[in-house]
Amino acid sequence: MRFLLAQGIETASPNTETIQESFVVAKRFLASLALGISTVTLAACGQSSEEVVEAPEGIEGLTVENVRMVLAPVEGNPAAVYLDLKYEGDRAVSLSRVAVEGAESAMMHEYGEYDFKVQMMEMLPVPLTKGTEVSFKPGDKHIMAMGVSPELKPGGTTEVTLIVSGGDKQSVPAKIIAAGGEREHSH
Ligand SMILES: [Cu+2]
Repeated sequence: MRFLLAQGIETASPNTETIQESFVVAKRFLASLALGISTVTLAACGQSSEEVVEAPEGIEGLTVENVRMVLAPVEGNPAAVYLDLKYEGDRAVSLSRVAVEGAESAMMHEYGEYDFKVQMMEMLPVPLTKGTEVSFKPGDKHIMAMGVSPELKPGGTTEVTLIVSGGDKQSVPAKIIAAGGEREHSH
C-alpha cells in the first residue's frame, strides 16, 4: 500500500497499520481461495463411486418390488431393468442414480418426444415424497444397463441399487429374463 500511495516519497514512515491491513486482506483472499478449492473437491466427490460404496444401506420408507432385468436379444447390448417402487418416508428425497451389478454402467431413461419423434432420453431425478409410487415398465421409464456381463443369464439374478440424494442407497435382487420374455427394450 505504502509504495503505491507514496509514489516514491522515501520519507514516508512505514505505516504498520496499513501493512497489517493488507496482510489481513491477503489472508482473507487466500482463505476464500482455499474455500473455493474445497467446494470443488466436494462437488467432485459427489460424483465418485466411493461415495456409493460407503453410503449407508437402506432407504427408510422405500419398497421396491417386481424387479426384473430383460436382456437384449444380442449379447452385450443394453439390457432394461423394470421395477415398481413405493415411498413412504417422511423425508423428501430424489432418486438420482442407479447401479446394476454385472453392468459397466446404468442410467435411468424414459421416453419423450424430441425432434418430432418419440425417443429415449435420460431421466431427471425422480422426486420421492410420502406416498409416491413409480413404475418402471416397458415403453416407459426404465433403467438401462450398459456393458452387461455375459455371466448374467436368463433365470439368474443380479442386484440393482437405487441411490437417492444424500447418498443413501438400497439394493434389491432382480430376476434375469431373456429377450422376448417381456416386451423388449428397443434401441
Ligand atoms: Cu433406454
